[in-house]
Amino acid sequence: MKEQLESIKRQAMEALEAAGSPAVLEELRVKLLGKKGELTNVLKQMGKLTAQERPVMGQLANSVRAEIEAKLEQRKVDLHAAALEEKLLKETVDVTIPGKAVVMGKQHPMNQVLQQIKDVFVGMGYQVVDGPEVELADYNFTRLNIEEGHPSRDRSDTFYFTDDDSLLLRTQTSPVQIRVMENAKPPICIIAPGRVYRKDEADATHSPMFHQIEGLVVDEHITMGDLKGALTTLMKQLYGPDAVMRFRPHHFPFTEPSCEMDMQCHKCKGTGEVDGQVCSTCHGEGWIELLGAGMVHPKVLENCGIDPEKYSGFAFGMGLERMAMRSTRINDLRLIFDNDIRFLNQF
Ligand code: 2NL
Repeated sequence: MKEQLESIKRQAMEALEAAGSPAVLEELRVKLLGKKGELTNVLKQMGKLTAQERPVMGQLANSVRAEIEAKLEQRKVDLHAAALEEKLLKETVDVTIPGKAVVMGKQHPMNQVLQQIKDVFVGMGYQVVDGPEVELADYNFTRLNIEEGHPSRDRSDTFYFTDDDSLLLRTQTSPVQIRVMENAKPPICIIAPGRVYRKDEADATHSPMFHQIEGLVVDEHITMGDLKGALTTLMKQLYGPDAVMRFRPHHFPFTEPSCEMDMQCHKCKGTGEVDGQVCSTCHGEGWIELLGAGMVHPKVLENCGIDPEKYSGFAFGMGLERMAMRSTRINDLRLIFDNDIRFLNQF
């Protein structure tokens, strides 16, 4: 029995020394010291010993158990320390490695000008409204005094959904304002930015989808002077206090009288020439066309349930792409829609 105990001890020490993980240690503990373990098996045979041998073997067995327990504990501490050492080594942080640069996004030039224009109008007390892109021809044309047979209603210019030409993709954002006039009482003071659609082949200056901002003010005693004041304020805020504007007579079915607004070319100061050459900014015109506007036609007010004897209003419309191209000096509309990040990051 003495040899048995010593052999258990020797093998236990070797096995514990070789154990490489806490799981193996636990396995060994059960195998050596557990209820069905090797040491317990030997102790079960104590009954066969003589009365003199029994205490001696008992003492030996206890010391073997104590030594195995001590070795187990020591290996546990060793393994834990080794694991910690390895973890620390693996998780070393090199604080001298340069960080990854954070790439900051920016607004698309179209959104930059939209935001600028909105800021000016919101500053003057206008509300920003929107509405459906799929519209009734009634809102898009008829109520705007654009009669049946008018060229802009042609199937070759407008995207229709139905054979009776009653449902379409809006060609301007005016229908948004028609809906407001129909549902609200003056004073009305709104801008309506959004996507509009026309059957155009895409080229440097045309796209079947583009963006517009229209504006509408309706109240008692609104005059052409209010129109000029509001639009001059907008342009001076966008292009600086020295910007020079002019208004020319024009025609739209939905306004009377109608006008177009130009800004004097900042490059040639209206002369059309730079160093004896035709000015490249205004192509020799001396003026840059900005937008169309006018006093809301009495028939349009009436079509929306507003009494033209009591109320008057002004309205205007401008193309956002044109505004963005002017302020970024982009010369091809398609560059605005391509969305090449390398291109857009310049603005
Ligand atoms: C342009 C300029 C314009 C309007 C749009 C408008 C809207 C209502 C009533 C009356 Cl609800 N007018 N909008 C007025 C004048 C010009 O757009 O160049 N359009 C092709």
